[in-house]
Formats: sequence, C-alpha cells, structure tokens
Amino acid sequence: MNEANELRNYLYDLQGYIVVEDVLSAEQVAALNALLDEHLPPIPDDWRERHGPRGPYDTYRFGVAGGSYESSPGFLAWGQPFVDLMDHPLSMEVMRSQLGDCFRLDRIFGMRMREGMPSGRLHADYGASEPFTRAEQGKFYPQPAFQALHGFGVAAFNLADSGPDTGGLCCIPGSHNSHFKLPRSIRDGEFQDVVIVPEAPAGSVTFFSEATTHGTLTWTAKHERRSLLYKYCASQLSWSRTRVTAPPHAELTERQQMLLAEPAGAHWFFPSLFDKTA
Ligand SMILES: O=C(O)CCC(=O)C(=O)O
Repeated sequence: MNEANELRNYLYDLQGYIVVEDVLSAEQVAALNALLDEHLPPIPDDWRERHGPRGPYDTYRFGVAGGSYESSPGFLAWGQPFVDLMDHPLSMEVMRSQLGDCFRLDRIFGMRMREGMPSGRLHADYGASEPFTRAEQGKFYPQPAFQALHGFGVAAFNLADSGPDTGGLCCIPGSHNSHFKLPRSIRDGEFQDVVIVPEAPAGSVTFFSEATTHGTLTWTAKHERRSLLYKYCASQLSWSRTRVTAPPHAELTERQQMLLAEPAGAHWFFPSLFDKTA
C-alpha cells in the first residue's frame, strides 16, 4: 500500500470521516449536475411550508432508495453516471478498509439545500448514541457484541462547494469510537465548537462512518448544496427491509450487481467484491 493510501485509511479510521478532494473532474461534476437539473424541480420559495413527516429532510432529500424509504433504484435511474459512482474505485478502497471484502449498497439519497434551509439533528445510526441502545446519558456504555458498530459507511459525492462557510454535512470527529451517549447540550447546539463542517469542494468525496455523530448545518451560501450519498454496509448487515434495486435499463457490471445483492454472511454466502480485481 502506498503512503498516501495508508495515511488516508489511518485518518478515516481515527476521525470517523475524511474528505478526499478532486475525485471527480469538473466535467463529471457538470454532467451529474446537468442530469440532476433534468430531474429536480427548483426548490420552491415556500419550502418551509412543505415540510412533511420527516421535517426538513423531506425538502433536503431526493432520489431516495432503501433504508427508511421504499425499495427502488432511486437516483440510479437518472442516468449511467449515477450507476458508475456505485463502485467508484476510491469508494471501493475506502469501504474495503472499513467493511472488509464483502459489502452491499444498503441505501442511497441525494441532499440539496437552498440558502436559509435549517439544520438537521445530530445523530448516529450505530454506537452509544444510536437511539435504541440502552445507553444512559453520562454513563460509560460497553456496547454488547450483538449490536452493529462500524459496519456501515458512506461515500458522499459533493457536487457543489461546501465547508465551514456554507454549512451542510457536519460531524463530531472521533465520535464513532465514543462509549458515551451524545450529551444533550451538544445535541441542542450549546457547544458548537466540537461539531465541524469539513471543507468539501465540488468534486470531493466525504467518507464517514454511520457510527460517527453527524448531521446537517443550516445552509448559508447563495448556491444550492448538492451531494449524492451512497451508503454501504458489511454484507451480513442490513438497516431495513427495503433495498436499492437495479435501474430497469442500466447495464450493471458484475461488481455493481453484487453490491445490490441480498444480505448474507461474508465469504460463506456473499463473495468478495475484490477477487478478480484485487
Ligand atoms: O449530508 C448531510 O447533510 C447529512 C446526511 C445525514 O443526515 C445522514 O446521512 O444521515
């Protein structure tokens, strides 16, 4: 392994997130944005009144599939460039460092924000701060072995500049390894300095573990935020009963088909994604 990859994997494991810049060229970003323009109506001026049962998430998210949404191809159905990102070589390498050789694409959605759109709650889907653990505020939580912790990871492709000056994806570095539930005061925004918004220019990818406490900060930029989130998990895991399904007319490579396979035990019933390409 070369030194740059060694450093990237170390920092990702240490911080629970990492941004890699210049993954997509300006042309690729423009092509993806042009496809999104075809499928996304402009965010209406009365977006505040349009919040549904998921609050601001109903306005932020688009092209949803799997997880807490229905089974469907989501934004993968909007063109081959979205399908190609499923197994982007960098995502495959970073996810391999977190999830091992056998993993699935569990769910996807896009995020878009207009100036003034509000923050979303800090949360973690795994670890001490996951809502359904029995972790008590302020008490060390020795996580039982039957709960998943580091088995889920996200590749968020950034299609617009974002960072501390704009808001957007935020997180608490290192929180994926915390044995304490997120203190209420931090969740309620009293201690903003532990929450960071990584600098993530257009064309970059923000990788983060679903155990890392993360959320969305108010978008303050004039331009629209856009990112595409591909969420992967170790092959034996699944978050919900719904799936990302293959888009009807897309040509999927063998690896892409494997990424959409049903959950199953690594190597026993779910082959390595890297056997032929390693
Ligand atoms: O990209 C964001 O702003 C946050 C996304 C999020 O909340 C999530 O992945 O659960």
